[in-house]
Amino acid sequence: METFARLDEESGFHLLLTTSKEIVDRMKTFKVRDDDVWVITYPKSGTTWMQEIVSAVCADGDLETINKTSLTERVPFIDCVFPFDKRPPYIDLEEMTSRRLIKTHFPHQLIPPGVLKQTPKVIYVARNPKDVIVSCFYFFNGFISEPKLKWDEFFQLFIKDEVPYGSWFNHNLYWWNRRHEAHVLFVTYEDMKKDLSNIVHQVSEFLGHVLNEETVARIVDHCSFSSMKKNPKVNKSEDVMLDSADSSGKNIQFMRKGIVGEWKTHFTVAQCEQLDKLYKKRLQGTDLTLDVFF
Ligand code: PPS
Repeated sequence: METFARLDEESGFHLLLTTSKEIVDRMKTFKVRDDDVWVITYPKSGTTWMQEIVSAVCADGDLETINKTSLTERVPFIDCVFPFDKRPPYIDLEEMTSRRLIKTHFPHQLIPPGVLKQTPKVIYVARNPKDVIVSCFYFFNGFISEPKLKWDEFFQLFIKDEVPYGSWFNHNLYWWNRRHEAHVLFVTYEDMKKDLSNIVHQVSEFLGHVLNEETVARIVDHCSFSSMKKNPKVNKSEDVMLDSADSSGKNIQFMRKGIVGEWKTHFTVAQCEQLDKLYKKRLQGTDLTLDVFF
């Protein structure tokens, strides 16, 4: 059966097919700079959304300038080489002038070691794993042709950590445990939905860009789901070739639903119980609970 993931034998992680062994190896020596900003997430947790916020904040709200280049160029995704990339993004990043903004989904075990030290800024976005599974289901299915994975098949792969980047629990827990460190900002997708203005304020303070209320309001409007959905520089209509359909048979777009709680229309009662049980087991003894997302 066609797949969207490969097992990296050395690390034991499932990764995207576009993450070669060479990239994984290069991460071990990739030079991290003190003034880098790393947007780190488990897939489908609000990465693109945060990338655009960070980019707008670092440009002090100069939306006209950032709108001239694609988000992928402004905040390269270090993990992969896609067919539309002229060369590996890590090479672009090596040559980029500071301040670099970088996106990664790598779990801490595969991240360039310099990121785990105190110096660069890390913004971690977490999303309720149930909504993550739904979003991943549509997204990853878009990379394979018929027969597509059925919802239950995908759910089981997720539960077994056999999806790109492996365990949601381990990924999130690592940065959750470091969330009080001065160089780490930990936010949730759900808080972004609740009060985006507050998040833009937090990001601007964290990155040392003092913005007035009017600028924050413009960034909030620019980063709303409806604005981003129609913005070709961020909505990936030019990059991502998705070939998937939702329950009504419509093609899936990268900017798909952008809501909280969609899992309720996908999970069976048994799946919900299975995930809750697993959640309790994996996060036992930690203070990360599902309440974080509600
Ligand atoms: S990726 O491919 O892992 O980088 O995807 P990622 O950007 O992390 O997550 C994609 C989901 O985020 C939603 N999204 C947004 N929601 C609300 N507001 C804004 N502005 C926004 N931008 C992106 C996007 O729709 C995906 O979620 P789902 O649930 O699939 O709609």
